[in-house]
Amino acid sequence: MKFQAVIFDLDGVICFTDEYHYRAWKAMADGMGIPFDREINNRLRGVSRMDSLEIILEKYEGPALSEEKKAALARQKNDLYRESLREMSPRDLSGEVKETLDALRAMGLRLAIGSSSKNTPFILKQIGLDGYFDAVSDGNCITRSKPDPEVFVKAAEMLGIPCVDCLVVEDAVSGAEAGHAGGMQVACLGDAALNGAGDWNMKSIRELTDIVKG
Ligand code: B16
Ligand code: MG
Repeated sequence: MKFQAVIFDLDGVICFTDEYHYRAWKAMADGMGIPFDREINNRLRGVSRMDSLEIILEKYEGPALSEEKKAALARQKNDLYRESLREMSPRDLSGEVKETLDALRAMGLRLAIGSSSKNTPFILKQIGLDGYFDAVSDGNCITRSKPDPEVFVKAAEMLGIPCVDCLVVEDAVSGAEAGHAGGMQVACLGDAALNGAGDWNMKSIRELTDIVKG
């Protein structure tokens, strides 16, 4: 086997909460009169909540915002986002994702999550993957968000497997950069694959079972 472990990004790879992020940020931005569209949204993939807010505020033209006001705006977005998450259930885990995870595990690979999201434990519970992964490294245990490699390096440490033997799976260009900065190879989906950011740029997550064989 070419790898000992696979570290999965969450939003945009295991489940499709990226649309919920977009809608919640859009509502916040509209309320402030800030232009926000899907092109700007693509820059938020894999980026932490507060760093995402700063990207959105690049288009803000009103009076200076205090740190308290910024925290309130991020809270407003997160409350809206969590309302969408509450509607999620195991039905939001696609057959191809679950079958691929199970197939990789049956091949003897260790499986981990490497996500910037502080909502990771809640999302995993909602989609029925609570306790499924061998390690969960998320926004609650890092100080620097992607493209910094911290979240993936922590996941590898939790697994006790050298970074070089871990494959990262990402949908964000910032996440692919984070994997590479951590000395890992990266298989991309979605936006990151369209941008050619991975060592492999996949159309379907099912391709992983061949990639890990080398
Ligand atoms: P939260 P990932 C990232 O998750 C999202 O892609 C990004 O849009 C979001 O801002 C970030 O998590 C923080 O999420 O507000 O829930 O802490 O793609 O790294 O799984
Ligand atoms: Mg993602």
